[in-house]
Amino acid sequence: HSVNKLHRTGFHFQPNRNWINDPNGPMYYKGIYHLFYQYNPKGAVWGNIVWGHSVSKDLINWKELQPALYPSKPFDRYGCWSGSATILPGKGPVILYTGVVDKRSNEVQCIAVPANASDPLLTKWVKPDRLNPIVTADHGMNGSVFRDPTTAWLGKDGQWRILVGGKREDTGVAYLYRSRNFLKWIRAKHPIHSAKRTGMWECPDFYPVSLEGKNGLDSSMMGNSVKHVLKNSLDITRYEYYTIGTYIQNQDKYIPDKTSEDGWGGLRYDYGNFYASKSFFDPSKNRRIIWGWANESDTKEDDVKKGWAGIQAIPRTVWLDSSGRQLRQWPVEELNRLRGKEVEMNKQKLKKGSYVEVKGITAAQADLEVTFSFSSLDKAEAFDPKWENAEDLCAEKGTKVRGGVGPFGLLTLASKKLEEYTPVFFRIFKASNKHKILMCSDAKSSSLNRELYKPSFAGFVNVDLGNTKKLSLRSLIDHSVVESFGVGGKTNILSRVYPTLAVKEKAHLFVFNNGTEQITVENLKAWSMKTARRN
Ligand code: DQQ
Repeated sequence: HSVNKLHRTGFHFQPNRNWINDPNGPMYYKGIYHLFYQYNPKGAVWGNIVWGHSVSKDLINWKELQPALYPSKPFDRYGCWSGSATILPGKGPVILYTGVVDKRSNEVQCIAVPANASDPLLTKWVKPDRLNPIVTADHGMNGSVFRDPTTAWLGKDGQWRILVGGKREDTGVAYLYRSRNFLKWIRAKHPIHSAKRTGMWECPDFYPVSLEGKNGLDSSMMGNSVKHVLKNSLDITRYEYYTIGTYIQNQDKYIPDKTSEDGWGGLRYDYGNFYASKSFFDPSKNRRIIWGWANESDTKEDDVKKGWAGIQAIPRTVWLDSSGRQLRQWPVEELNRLRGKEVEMNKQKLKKGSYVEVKGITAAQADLEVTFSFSSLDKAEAFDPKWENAEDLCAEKGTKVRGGVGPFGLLTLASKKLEEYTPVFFRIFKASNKHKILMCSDAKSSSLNRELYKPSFAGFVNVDLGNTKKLSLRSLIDHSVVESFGVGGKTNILSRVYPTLAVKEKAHLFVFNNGTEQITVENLKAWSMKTARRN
């Protein structure tokens, strides 16, 4: 049966058909990027989980191969769940993944190795019987919440280490295992970290970031010039959060900095639809890249009708912000090669209540970068400290409630008469000692279809407006995706939307301002995006 193409993406990763979720085992090997993903070969809903496999030379154009891992052994009979790849120096790649052994979803960690490590496509994987499973839950641990092994890192003491996500009562846990030979793994007495009331930690990720510059680091890098990042995907909220902290290797302890919350309200890679993410180090360009899954926000029935569900967000380069207090992310530079026709807008004034169309590009499949400026913050609304939750604030105020400085920004995937639009915008508030900048990607008015989940995703942006009264934004618009990067990738939001009128050639793009303070579009560049190859 054929798939419905209306809302399929032009340049975000998705396989030809069927369901996908988590990105798995991303790596760069012999000149090729590998992306595996949780995949249902039999349909557009979650189930029958195997590792789908696609390869690319540039992270943008992909070729789909046969699934790399599928249930074939007693230790993974009920599914090959998430996991990671590690490239062993001088030997080649190894995959660690979660095997589901029974219907009650008891989980074990398994190893798979390439049948032929000199084949750059790594098409065939074997699961050595004498080794598997390599890790099982110890007595007293709950084996049904025990999964998603990380990429391994090598300590100065010659031992490899991995984390496995878990839960003890309502405490989220990242169990630590050590091994000298990658085959026999022993659990460390203490998890590397845990946090109360966070629930099951799915897909933990742990890696070093450089204190200086944007370069990424190999997972085994240690020293004085690095900090570490621990990210968890919270099963309860379906959101991820991360902390930045110090890793004391001789005690295998991770101590998060006190600069952000270690829990539900913590920092997030993305304040929208982005889950089960995983990073990898790309030695060919000395960068660390994050992949994340964005699920559908239409109904299951719609997914079955469409014949597909789930995409991967654009791979993002990640690095530590110079403040040391948060990460920043930016679409990998290779994406720019898909940029086609370009239009520009300069020094465009936006009086209160105005909107101006950005014409001349394919607005349903576009990339754009814009800088907005304003001359004063005097009119900024007072910030009520009760507004802790950015999403609630975004939902309450939206684009329609007039503000002082803002709301201003973009109306993406807009129908001509604005019956449908997905706004991405800023709103600035005056707080006691500084300004609070809210960034929203609001799906509320994205579609006339009532059966959709239309969240008002939002986050605050940590930026000092003292010297420069400017805010920048990049948005990737791709039929059913609006993926935005605020202020150089400080606050990022991915929304999934399903317009009924604003589709294909009927989609429009506008800049708007609904605040009393005049806003200037200093510079806007927008590009029609070519379609990536994904076959
Ligand atoms: N998805 C996988 C699990 C993981 C969850 C199963 C996160 O391994 O914990 O498809 O989305």
